Amino acid sequence: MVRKTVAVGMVGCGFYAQNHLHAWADLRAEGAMLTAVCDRDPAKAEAAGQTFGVPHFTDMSAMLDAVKIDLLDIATRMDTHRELAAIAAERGIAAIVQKPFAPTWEDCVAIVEKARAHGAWLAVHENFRFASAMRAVKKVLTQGTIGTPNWARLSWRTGFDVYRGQPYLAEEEKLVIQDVGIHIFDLARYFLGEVAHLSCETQKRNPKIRAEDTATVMMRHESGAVSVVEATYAAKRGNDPFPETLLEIEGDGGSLILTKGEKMIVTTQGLTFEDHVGGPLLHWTSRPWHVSQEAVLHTNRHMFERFRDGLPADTSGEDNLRTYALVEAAYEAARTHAAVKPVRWTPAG
Ligand code: NAD
Ligand code: 89V
Repeated sequence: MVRKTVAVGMVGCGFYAQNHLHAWADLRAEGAMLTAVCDRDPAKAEAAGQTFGVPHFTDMSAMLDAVKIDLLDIATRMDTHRELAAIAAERGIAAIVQKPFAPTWEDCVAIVEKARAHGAWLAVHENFRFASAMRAVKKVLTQGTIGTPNWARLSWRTGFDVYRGQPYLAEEEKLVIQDVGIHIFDLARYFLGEVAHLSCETQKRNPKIRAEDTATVMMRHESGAVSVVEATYAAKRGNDPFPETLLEIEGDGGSLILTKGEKMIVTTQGLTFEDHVGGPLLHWTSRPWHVSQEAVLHTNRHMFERFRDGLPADTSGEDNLRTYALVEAAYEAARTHAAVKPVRWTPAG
């Protein structure tokens, strides 16, 4: 069936969903029609409905009974994802689920298998790889400009007060690996391929929070490449790069460095080129979150186009199980202080 437009329903109108809502509004001209919103908090539902000019609800099932929706964008917190994704699958409605996919591996697998059982399209909103700078890096790697990548450092280090916009992070049982490490693991797979095994050390350097706020991970990729993934919310740095991921990638033909301010420095055949590869500020984005916000626009566009064209998303539910398996492996490695092979999900039957 050739679709021209897609009716989008937004579930969860909290802190980060504001970026999703603005992105869908920007994509209307391309055929992504934000059609209804819902949040169990009536005030948030009403605010979003009025701001974006669509009907608002406090219950997803009530919204689906009242309005024809083709694609649900679920931006609630992970503890609600399994229940909401199951409702969507049982109704045969396509769904995008925000990261982290769910609290446990078992929940993630259950969401994927439910969607498969109902033939429902499913993807995870994993937006770091869709940021302009990361797509520019991928292009350089795909062109072979630095040869075959064989070593990398992917660094996400900040002292920015993430707890102001996301106070729940201070109480989470698992923190930096499950909340931001998951993004950096997805980037490491995107740039260097699947992971054979990893080791990990975690720390809690901020006494005011419940779980680990610092993780240092070393990974061996199936390609033979080695990468170091670092993530912390407890850095005390000037010139803080929040929310940017800084990269150093070396290949057998050169190197690529992505510094603060999204400056890419590529060295190949003895020559070095510098280029700013970040995206523009948009009418609804603001520093320092603009890097993350702009990535939402590109992620939503990717989801809309792939669903419209009957194709899986790059970060489909099944693909994200590969990223989530690295989260599980990292916690296991931190617990055992030994290298761990990530589990692999294979479809039943
Ligand atoms: P939040 O608590 O501010 O918003 C969640 C909203 O969902 C709340 O308004 C709540 O009332 C609503 N809600 C909860 N259960 C519901 C239900 N059953 N039906 C309808 N509404 C329901 O949380 P947040 O900070 O916006 O985070 C939401 C998700 O986005 C989290 O999974 C978080 O990890 C993720 N996130 C991703 C990024 C990124 O992609 N870079 C950045 C920040 C947060
Ligand atoms: O981007 C995110 O997923 C957020 C952040 C890392 C900023 O805290 O949760």
